[in-house]
Amino acid sequence: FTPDAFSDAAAGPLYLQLHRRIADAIAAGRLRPGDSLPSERDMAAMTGLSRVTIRKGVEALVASGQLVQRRGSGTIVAPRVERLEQALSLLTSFTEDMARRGRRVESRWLDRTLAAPAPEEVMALGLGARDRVARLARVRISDGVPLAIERASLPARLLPDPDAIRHSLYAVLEARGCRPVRAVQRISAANLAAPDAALLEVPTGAAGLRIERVSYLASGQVAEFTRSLYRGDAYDFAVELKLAP
Ligand code: 16G
Repeated sequence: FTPDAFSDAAAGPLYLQLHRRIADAIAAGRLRPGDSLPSERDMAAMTGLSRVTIRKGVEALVASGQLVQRRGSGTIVAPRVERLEQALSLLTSFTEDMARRGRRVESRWLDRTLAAPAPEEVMALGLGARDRVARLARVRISDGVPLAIERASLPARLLPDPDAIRHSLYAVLEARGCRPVRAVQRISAANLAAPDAALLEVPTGAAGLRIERVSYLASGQVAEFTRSLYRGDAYDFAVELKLAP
């Protein structure tokens, strides 16, 4: 990032000049995926541009996906995202999938509570009038890259203490003797709205995959109703097909 003087004449609006310089630095490898940008204040001091101009230039690069803004840690060059191939025929958990690939897993928790169920939870989980629901909402992060937002609802009797879950839901269900053995999953296309896109560190409107999983215990009871949004730039879902009889 070179602190040369910006010209306000022929080269176009100042924020676009800044945009171009940062984009060029990324393209040339002077700024690499994961590198931090100086703070708005420092960039203003380095360039002589106003903070409003800096913000506009940075926002344009966030909108195009070249920069990512992280709460607490400022603006970084968007990390390179490796596409993952995920088999659709096996009932596995996120933690297991990532462990198999030798990847690190973290969660950013958005919700972990017991609540009165919403009508759609009553329907999906087959709950009675007095039943409560355990809700787990989290951003699933692997090797530092947010890959999915998952909102799971379970009958509270399967998970009376959702707050006790630190890492893997399926590991806790397994330990409690109620790991799901079968699931029905639906996948559809979605453009990610602003709050979800921000959580997944992609531009607003980026392509996502909406996945709904209803999983069942061996007894046939519903164990889990999970609504997820996966990043479209990170996943290839693969399934083996057999000849129709
Ligand atoms: C997977 C499942 C999700 C399940 C979660 C448990 C999809 C597409 N996938 O991500 O339903 O709740 O695994 O993961 O919904 P955990 O055991 O790592 O918490």
